[in-house]
Amino acid sequence: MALPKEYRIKEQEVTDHALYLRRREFIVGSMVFAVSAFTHNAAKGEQTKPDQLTPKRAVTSYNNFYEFGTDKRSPAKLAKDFKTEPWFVAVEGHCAKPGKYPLEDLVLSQQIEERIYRLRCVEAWSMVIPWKGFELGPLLKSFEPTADAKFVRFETLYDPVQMPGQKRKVLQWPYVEGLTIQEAMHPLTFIATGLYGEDLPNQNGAPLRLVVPWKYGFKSIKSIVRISFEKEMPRTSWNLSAPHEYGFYANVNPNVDHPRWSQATERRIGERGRRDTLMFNGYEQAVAGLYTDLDLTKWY
Ligand SMILES: Nc1nc2c(c(=O)[nH]1)N[C@H]1C(S)=C(S)[C@@H](COP(=O)(O)O)O[C@H]1N2
Ligand SMILES: [Mo]
Repeated sequence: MALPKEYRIKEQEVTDHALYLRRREFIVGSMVFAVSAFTHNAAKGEQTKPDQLTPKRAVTSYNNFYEFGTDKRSPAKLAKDFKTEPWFVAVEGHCAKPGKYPLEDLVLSQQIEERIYRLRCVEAWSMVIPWKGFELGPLLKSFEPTADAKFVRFETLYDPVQMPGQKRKVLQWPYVEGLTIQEAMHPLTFIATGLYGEDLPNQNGAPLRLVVPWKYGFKSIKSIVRISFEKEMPRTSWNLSAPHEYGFYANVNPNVDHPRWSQATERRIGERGRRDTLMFNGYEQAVAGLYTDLDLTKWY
């Protein structure tokens, strides 16, 4: 599926502008960048507050990565010595080329680029992050999925010695997430290997993590070791832990509240006040077509 032309141009502009600003960062130190306002609220036809890149310090010190503790400050501390070399990704299920692939082989064959994406957590905070990585779709296609591949299931490493959070059963380990094959092949769906022009810090999901910008943050699974093409919708860690709170789709939706809190607004990390949460996290134009036949109140 091709990205709508209009959207692609905007994304390009944002990326160029951010690169320009980052070059300036070398000169002025830690400033907050203004990123061109590509956020557009289609429903109201209004321009919303412009996005700014979230300072790198916040992006790398305020993390959800339960394998390294449930406290947001823990991952930056407890993942310091996490070993990400060597790293292999097992590819399984309905495809012609299953196997255990060294990370280098997977990354080297892909077109590396930088993408600025909003990440909005289900807990109603959000960030704007310059990711480095590649589109997931071409990688998946290289494994030649068959017609039975309706879903893609992702798994994080299970290693309680290195990941002390796994000694407590706060979630079912290993962490599992999933997408429909259409979502996985969508041109916005991204595998990040870095951020702010550098390799991914361990607390952000080194050496490779998913980024699905129109879904709640928990879909963006970190430190992936297994990708599997499945016929049935996979059960995911959050869905298993609280099915009424976390559905399979987890699309950012200001109109469907979490049972314990509103999803209408969010706190942008580093900003004063709150801002309106946008449908599909502001990526509505690009992704709404995936859900035209889906009742989003039922399939949250
Ligand atoms: N393996 C794994 N992946 C995970 C999580 C986790 O606990 N374990 N937390 C998720 C949640 S809830 C969010 S909001 C994002 C946070 O990503 P960040 O720390 O890079 O901002 O990671 C997601 N990926
Ligand atoms: Mo989250």
